[in-house]
Amino acid sequence: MSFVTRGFGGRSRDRDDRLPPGQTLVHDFPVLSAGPTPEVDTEEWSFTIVAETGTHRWTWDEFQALPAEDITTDIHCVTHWSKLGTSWRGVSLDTLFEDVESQFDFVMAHSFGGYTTNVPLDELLDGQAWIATEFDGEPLDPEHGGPARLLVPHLYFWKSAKWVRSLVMMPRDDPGFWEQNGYHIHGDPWQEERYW
Ligand SMILES: Nc1nc2c(c(=O)[nH]1)N[C@H]1C(S)=C(S)[C@@H](COP(=O)(O)O)O[C@H]1N2
Ligand SMILES: [Mo]
Repeated sequence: MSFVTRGFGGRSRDRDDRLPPGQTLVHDFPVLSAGPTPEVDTEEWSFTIVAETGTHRWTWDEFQALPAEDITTDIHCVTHWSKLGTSWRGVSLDTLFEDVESQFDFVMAHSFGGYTTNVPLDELLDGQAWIATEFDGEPLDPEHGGPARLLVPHLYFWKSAKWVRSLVMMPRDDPGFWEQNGYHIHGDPWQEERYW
């Protein structure tokens, strides 16, 4: 293959390979919220993991002291937009789950404002999910979930709960807000698990 063909064709093929079926690229950052943006003051903020063996809680200051990571990833909304190469900073759920003991395999994310979404625990671990507090090098905009949101980029973006306040271990895969309203229980964009 010639140099020129690789230079152009290679780049766009690369991009197409990263676009799940039925998705369209956007360059802005759409805001999708089921209700009003809750006002969440970091003074009152805390993040909690609830398991059957006990509760782990971090205040904002405690959370800021945890090791954070820079994440560059593609995101895919079920309403057909995708954004490639987005940059975030956040704390890995591997770090947050280090001392959590649970026999349960599923997690319900709860947000300030009442939103919920369910995710299997094994899809939150091994470098697959974060609690993000920055986007593009700036504190996360309230419209996009600031001060902190769940980031699970390998699933449709409705699983990335904005204004997240707790993760609660569950013995069964109970449906969250959108999952009770027709969205797929799992939400893999590569399998087009949109609705059910
Ligand atoms: N708390 C909360 N989190 C939420 C939502 C919401 O309505 N409330 N919408 C979800 C949906 S459907 C999408 S596509 C993304 C949108 O995130 P954005 O507004 O930052 O683009 O957030 C997800 N997380
Ligand atoms: Mo969405």
